[in-house]
Amino acid sequence: MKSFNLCILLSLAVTVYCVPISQITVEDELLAESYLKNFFNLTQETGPVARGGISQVSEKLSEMQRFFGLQITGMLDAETVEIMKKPRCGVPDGKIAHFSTYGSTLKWEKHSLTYRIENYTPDMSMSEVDDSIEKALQVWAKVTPLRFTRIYSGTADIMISFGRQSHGDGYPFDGPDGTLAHAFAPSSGIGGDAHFDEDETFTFRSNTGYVLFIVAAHEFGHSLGLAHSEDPGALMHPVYSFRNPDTFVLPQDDVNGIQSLYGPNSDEDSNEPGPTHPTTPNACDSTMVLDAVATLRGEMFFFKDSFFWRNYPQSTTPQQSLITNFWPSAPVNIDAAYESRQSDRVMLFKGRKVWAFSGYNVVRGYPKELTSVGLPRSVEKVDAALYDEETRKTLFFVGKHYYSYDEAKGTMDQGFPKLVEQTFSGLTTKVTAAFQYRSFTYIYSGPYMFEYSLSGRLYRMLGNDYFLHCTNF
Ligand SMILES: [Ca+2]
Ligand SMILES: [Ca+2]
Ligand SMILES: [Ca+2]
Ligand SMILES: [Zn+2]
Ligand SMILES: [Zn+2]
Repeated sequence: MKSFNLCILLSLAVTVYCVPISQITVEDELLAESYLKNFFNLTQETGPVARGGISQVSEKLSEMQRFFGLQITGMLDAETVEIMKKPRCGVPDGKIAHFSTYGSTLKWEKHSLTYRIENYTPDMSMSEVDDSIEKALQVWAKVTPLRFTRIYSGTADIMISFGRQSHGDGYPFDGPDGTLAHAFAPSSGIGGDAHFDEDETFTFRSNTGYVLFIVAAHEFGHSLGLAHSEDPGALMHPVYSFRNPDTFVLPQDDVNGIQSLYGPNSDEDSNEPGPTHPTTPNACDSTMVLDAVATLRGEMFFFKDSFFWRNYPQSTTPQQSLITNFWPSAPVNIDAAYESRQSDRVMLFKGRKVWAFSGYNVVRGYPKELTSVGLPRSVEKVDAALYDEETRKTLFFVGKHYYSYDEAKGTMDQGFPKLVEQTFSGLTTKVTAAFQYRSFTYIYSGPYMFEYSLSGRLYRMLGNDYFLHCTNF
């Protein structure tokens, strides 16, 4: 019932995160067939693909599952269908690799390229389209010797247009959602050109609709010779993620990819340190310190930098995504998180502020000060937070101490703060994250995780990979 409610709630949002724990439908099978044909070069004519056997379908499903870091079953399951339903780029996914290219021959032999915007979408003002396209090209120019010049007539290297369904190149678009855009690898003629599906609603920076800057920056990666990356944090990952265009910095994986073709930007002042290109946290890194962990309607969420891993109840492979892809207005690099059962919200903490989210949306009036959850003004940040099911209290860990908050009453309990060690035996180092799951309390200190009974008895010390299964072999 819980997951059913979640689906109703989430289906109000435009994106497709909702996976009812249910059987695979005939529609899902048809979707899978066309997905594998479009993106994984499935050629075999098929009947229902769900229980593949040893067929090309099963092989292609395995290939797709490997690319997206899913459990490799070769069968169509709910998690696989969920990925297939996400909005994405129309270019096929190739090799399973971090950044990849079309090969050293499919690149521009000149560094000075022209582009032309052939037509406009009515979704945005013309100056917003111009600005989004210009900024999207600059993403690549900043880290390479490539330079882009706009022309207004004739044929440019990169011809940019909006079109719907059949638009003249033999690769028709598919109506709203699904495929958002596609682009062609470097060569003459149609090579380098980028097409955007006019059946989408493109936006300048809003999180409803698709941010044109982000979609265009991805497509121009193809225009310059990059293929898709399996890194879920890479711009060249095939699935669309909302990112704030004002704070976007090209991820390191994409920098490595484009520089493998064209080398670095020689104009860059080497004395001036450039922006740090974000890398995607790796579940196999045993030294990683998680920022926060929380449950949300039976799932586990593990936060690190701009990302979280989400562990579905029946899954063995947590899925990694950008925090902003789920909660567009959420902070990143958070301090703490917990699920408020009282209000059915997830609470995220950063510095002196707390954010409350209901479904995808920030609750009106948030972010608020830490004092709104009963903490004294002297507290500058919360290191970790958890909801204790037994006592129905929320525990806030601050330095060596913890507080107990009664959400129902809206007051901090008497006799707090207490020393952490006083309740959680053996915990003398700093608490970095905490949560409760299936009647155990898990408290992280750096890369280690301590497993306690609800009454605070220490059972085991575990590594941060206990729930976060490392899948790179
Ligand atoms: Ca061209
Ligand atoms: Ca579409
Ligand atoms: Ca923390
Ligand atoms: Zn793409
Ligand atoms: Zn096209």
